[in-house]
Amino acid sequence: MADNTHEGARVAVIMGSSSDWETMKEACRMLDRFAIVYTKEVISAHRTPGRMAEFAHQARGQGIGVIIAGAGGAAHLPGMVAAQTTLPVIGVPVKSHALSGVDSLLSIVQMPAGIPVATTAIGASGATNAGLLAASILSINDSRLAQALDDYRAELARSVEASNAQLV
Ligand code: RP5
Repeated sequence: MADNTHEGARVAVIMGSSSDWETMKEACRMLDRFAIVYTKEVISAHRTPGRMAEFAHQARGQGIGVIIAGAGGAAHLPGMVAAQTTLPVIGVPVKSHALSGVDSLLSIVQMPAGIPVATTAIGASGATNAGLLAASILSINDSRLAQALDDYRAELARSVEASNAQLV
């Protein structure tokens, strides 16, 4: 899973366990679609806290602009990374076995004032939207990305219009 060496990476996708990859690959799929270079790595707030701190402190200096952090259960990774960097952090609640991801969602979303984490929906939709939100943030200073996001929205609208033909 460690793939943290990409030259020119603008987004870092991290997750608490390799078991989160099935969900988090949807964020990577979106980043690939928009040709955004990214790194991906398993970093656990609980099992590898030292690596988490090192990553958070180094990310901005390494050229990363947005961090996407997915975790499940007692999902401390997004918040603890956000506590150690001023880069935007997008938290993705991974669906857990015991509580269907409600635990993950509440762990990520209920941040104390002062340390923001942008929290998405639980699961694959949230991971997809995390990739899109990262693209939106980067599009502030990137006209190619802004155009690509416009094109994506137009494509979504066309797919909804096309779905009308199925209402027979
Ligand atoms: C969290 O614990 C991870 O983000 C994962 O969602 C959950 C379970 O991890 P594993 O026991 O599958 O490694 O830290």
